[in-house]
Amino acid sequence: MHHRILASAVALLALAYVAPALAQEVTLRAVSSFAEGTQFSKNFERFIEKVNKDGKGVVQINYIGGPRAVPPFEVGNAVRTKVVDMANVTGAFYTNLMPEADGFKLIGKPMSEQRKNGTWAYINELHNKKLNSHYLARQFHNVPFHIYLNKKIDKLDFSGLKIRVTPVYRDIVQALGGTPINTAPGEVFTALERGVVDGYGWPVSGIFDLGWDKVTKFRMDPGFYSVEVNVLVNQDVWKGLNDKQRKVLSDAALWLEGLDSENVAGNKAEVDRQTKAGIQAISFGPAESKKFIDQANNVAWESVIKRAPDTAPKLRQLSGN
Ligand code: 173
Repeated sequence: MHHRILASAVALLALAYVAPALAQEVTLRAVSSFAEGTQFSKNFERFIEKVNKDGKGVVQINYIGGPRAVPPFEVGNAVRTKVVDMANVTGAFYTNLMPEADGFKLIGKPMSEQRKNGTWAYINELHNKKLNSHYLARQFHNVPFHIYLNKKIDKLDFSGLKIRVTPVYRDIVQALGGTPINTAPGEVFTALERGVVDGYGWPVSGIFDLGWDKVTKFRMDPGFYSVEVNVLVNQDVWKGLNDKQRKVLSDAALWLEGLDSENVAGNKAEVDRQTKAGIQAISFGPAESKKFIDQANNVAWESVIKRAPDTAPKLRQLSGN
């Protein structure tokens, strides 16, 4: 009897000691706007693993998954409205809520620099205001986009070509006379297979993930712009975390941004793999390449400044180009 009382007292004491610590562990629900395990989800998934290891008893992430959970173009709104707590998503997928997000692709400085020169702070402010979210991290600044084609062209002219786009490529495709067709990544394979499109925009990496190499003949060089895939946290959720929880996430975010150093070798490996898969490079020499890059930058800035005249000029100034 005495033993039992003692045992209960010990158990109660133990509970009183442990309960506050337990109560402090928070679990965040996260989604990715890209398919699970593919190029632009992979590092986010590594980030989740790290948080779940470093954040034991403090903060954990429950990964719901990719576009089957939330359609890509709705992910930004899902973070804004707290349908999810955290997301891995490109600004190109939420330009409806934040038109200037289309300008992030024009900012290609390393994140270490963007965090020092005020770029991160300004883009965070935009996310606070327009997406009710905290801008935790940006990935892939050193990965360019390309236009992939199934019809050979012999000059910088997309006349008569239908090209799958997102806001990233829309303006340059139009400027070169092509017809842009907006689709989520999940629809690209079928569109190519059925000949609904003659080509598509996509980064230099990732075309093997969903089998697009089997329905792709050419890659147009050079690459242009700078991929941006952001980790966002709903702002109410962010504010509700304590310092320790925010530190686990912020430290892991810097680690995640550091993974960009792997992309230099990764980009090259993808080009080699494309060549081996029989995808031919199309290019028009240095002068035309420069003309293309300049035109791509000009039409994009013009477009984003027109859509977001109050904020895009500041982004342009911060971009240095
Ligand atoms: O092509 C796309 O779907 C797109 O806009 C994008 C953006 C960042 C990474 C990968 C694709």
